Amino acid sequence: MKSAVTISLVEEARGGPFVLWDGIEAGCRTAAELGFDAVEIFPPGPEAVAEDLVRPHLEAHGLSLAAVGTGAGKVKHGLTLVDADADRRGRAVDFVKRIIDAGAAFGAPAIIGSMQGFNDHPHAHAHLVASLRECGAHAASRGVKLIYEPLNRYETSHCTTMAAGVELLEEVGGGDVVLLADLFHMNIEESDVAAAVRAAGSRIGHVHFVDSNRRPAGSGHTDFPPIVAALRDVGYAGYLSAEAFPHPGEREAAEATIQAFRGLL
Ligand code: LER
Ligand code: MN
Repeated sequence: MKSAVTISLVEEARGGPFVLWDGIEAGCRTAAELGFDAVEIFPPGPEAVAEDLVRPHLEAHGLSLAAVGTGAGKVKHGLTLVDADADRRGRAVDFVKRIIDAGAAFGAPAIIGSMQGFNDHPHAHAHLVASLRECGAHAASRGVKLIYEPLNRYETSHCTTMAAGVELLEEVGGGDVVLLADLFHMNIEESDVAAAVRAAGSRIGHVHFVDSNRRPAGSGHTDFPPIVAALRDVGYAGYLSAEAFPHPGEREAAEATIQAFRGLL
């Protein structure tokens, strides 16, 4: 498994669970100094992860791009993949596709988290399935997976568990979409996090590595060794990406994360 740390470029998301907030250049410098393998970027839009803005910093520091978030589509523009209005839904799908394209230039998948919205009208579920199918096929055409993230009950009413996520992916079909195991959401929703990892198995394509209180791994009461053992046993070889509050500060949170990573792996 490989280590990654999140960089948020979205001012409107201040106070959110991202570790580094000071731009791509400073974020890459900190990530490399601490020994991370990669960064995960939460951009305001596809333009912010254009190759010429990102590649020089990744290369200068020997980092990979682990994944790119799409949540700014909702945070900045109020869009979701299940909007009842076809025009707005189309804009959401287009936003995601353009982030898929930007990430794919680095071999990095895009993440559907808050862009899934809520299952709050009669066609929302069908729209989510159709949107994931369309965006998943688009990702496949660019040589990357699309990552779908079950969230806790306060952030979505679609899928809140890995088991529900597996069921959704079966309905979507095709194998282009994989699951994100966010250990914060799972701490709230799963009865046994390690067992949920084992059951989801090879469907897991990304991990948000964070403690029970959404602070860096090691700052809460999550029991990490059985979870890491489960990830190992299902053959997971992707990123443990720190998506956590920058507590007590950005660098300290990144440092705590890499120490926890090294202690566990
Ligand atoms: C939101 O709570 C989250 O976990 C993010 O990864 C989704 O965009
Ligand atoms: Mn997450």
